[in-house]
Amino acid sequence: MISIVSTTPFNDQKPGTSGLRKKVPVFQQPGYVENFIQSIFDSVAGYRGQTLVIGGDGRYFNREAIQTAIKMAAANGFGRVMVGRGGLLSTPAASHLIRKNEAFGGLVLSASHNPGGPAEDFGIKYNIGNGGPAPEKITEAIYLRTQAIDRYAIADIADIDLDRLGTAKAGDMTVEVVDPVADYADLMEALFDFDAIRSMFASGFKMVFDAMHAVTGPYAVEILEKRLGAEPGTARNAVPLPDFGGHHPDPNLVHAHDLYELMMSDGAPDFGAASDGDGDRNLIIGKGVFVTPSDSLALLAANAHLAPGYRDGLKGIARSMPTSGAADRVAERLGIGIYETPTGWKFFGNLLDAGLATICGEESAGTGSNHVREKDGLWAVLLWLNILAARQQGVKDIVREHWTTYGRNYYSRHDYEGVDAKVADDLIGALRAKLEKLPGTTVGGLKIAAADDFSYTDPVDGSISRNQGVRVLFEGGSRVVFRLSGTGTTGATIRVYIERFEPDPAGHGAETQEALRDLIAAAGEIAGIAERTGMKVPSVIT
Ligand code: VG1
Ligand code: CO
Repeated sequence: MISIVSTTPFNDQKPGTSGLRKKVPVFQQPGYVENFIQSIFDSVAGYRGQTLVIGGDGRYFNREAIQTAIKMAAANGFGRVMVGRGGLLSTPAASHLIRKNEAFGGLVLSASHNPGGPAEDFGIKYNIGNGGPAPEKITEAIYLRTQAIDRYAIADIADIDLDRLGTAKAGDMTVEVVDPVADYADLMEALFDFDAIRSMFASGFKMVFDAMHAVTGPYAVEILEKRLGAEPGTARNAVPLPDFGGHHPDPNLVHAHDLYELMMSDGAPDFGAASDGDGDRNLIIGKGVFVTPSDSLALLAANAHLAPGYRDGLKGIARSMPTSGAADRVAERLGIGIYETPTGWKFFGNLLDAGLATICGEESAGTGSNHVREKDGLWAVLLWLNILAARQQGVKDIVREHWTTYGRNYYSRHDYEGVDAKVADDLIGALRAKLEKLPGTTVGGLKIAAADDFSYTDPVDGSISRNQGVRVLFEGGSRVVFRLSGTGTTGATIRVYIERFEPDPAGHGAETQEALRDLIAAAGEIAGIAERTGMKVPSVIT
């Protein structure tokens, strides 16, 4: 039995950087999930009889939303749903499952690094058949549809038992509850030299992986402990919890502070890593050294050929615009293409599909490759382990050598959170208005060479994305970038990205905030951050 239910639009269902993210009570409004999912189905065509992959990061409301999604997929004519046991699928594992099973697409239920719980965040993202986040033309169509929707279809059937592996029927549709880990772990085993990593662990190498009570726990236990022989307990906080234990599952120096402290202590293990709510981000810390995500991207690209899956080299590297230029120097040396995209993984899909880029990354702790169409936290950890095993050196030595070869890009992001939306919009608006006048002027002793609002033309399909972040470039190659977050659920977050390139190894030993001091001051002055927001210091520095 299928019900066609009348509904009226919600006016706030505009997908952001990575899907629709709202507080749980917003999603719990009658019809809210249904409207959004129906709008997705109404915006794509050709799924009749096809497969839909569904899974989430296990946060509060995950199971309820999945049951609704299954019933709606059945009513709308999908042939099969594949769902991870317990409703779990990390974002990269969902991407892999879509690709491997030639699914029509997938629903990834996650608000990623945002906190979870009854009063916290939830999210829904649609991925297309290549396994990647829907591109802008689809997310825009979905948003348009949410504004006009007047009915949705749902099957009147019992809930599916998500905890039992196997096949069930939901009306005419088949539902397969699958092991969320196995296929993904096999993929990792195909890409990396597990024998070499296993020998490294066997000879006493120690690491800690903090799953932050989020989705990567079961993946890390299976891959690191079971398949690679790391000692039991290597994966910490490894049981996914609906509220992530009350923490933000955001693998940065603020929210993974315990790991950072451990890695800076005398008794530090050789390697520390963490991932976020949905498993697509990574934090990499060596003994006594934090590796910035931008540096990590450059290092992984420079050393990827040491892993079997990348033995033949890279076709190109892509990075989001705010990500530091460290990867550009690697691409230059390798003689391969470098692509600069707007923020958000959806912009990498075309480059990967077209074979223009092999490795992609963002300054927000996301790195990945053409093995899936999402960023992939454990993939980055495993590539690091493969490189450590192959080079037989510590993280610190590898990072220092890299800087000596390529120069060091000092880099930091300052976030101003919980800013009134109008104040934030006005700040960016005022910046845009004065862009033309900035070049040639001097701020805090720094001369501005160029300023613009980043616009991207996709080299594959020619689509244009404008207003992707204000860039102020200084003479000598330093820069600051300003943009508003598109993943938050309360107020606005202003992100300020600060970068300075230092070619001289004698200058590589500075503390990052110190090395960026004049640029940080200039950024504050150019944007009038303190005057406009009343905030003298950022909420989070990464
Ligand atoms: C942030 C990051 C961006 C990332 C996005 C989704 O977006 O800056 O690089 O792709 O989160 O990551 P924004 O618009 O808030 O700056 V995840 O791991 O939250 O899906
Ligand atoms: Co994430």
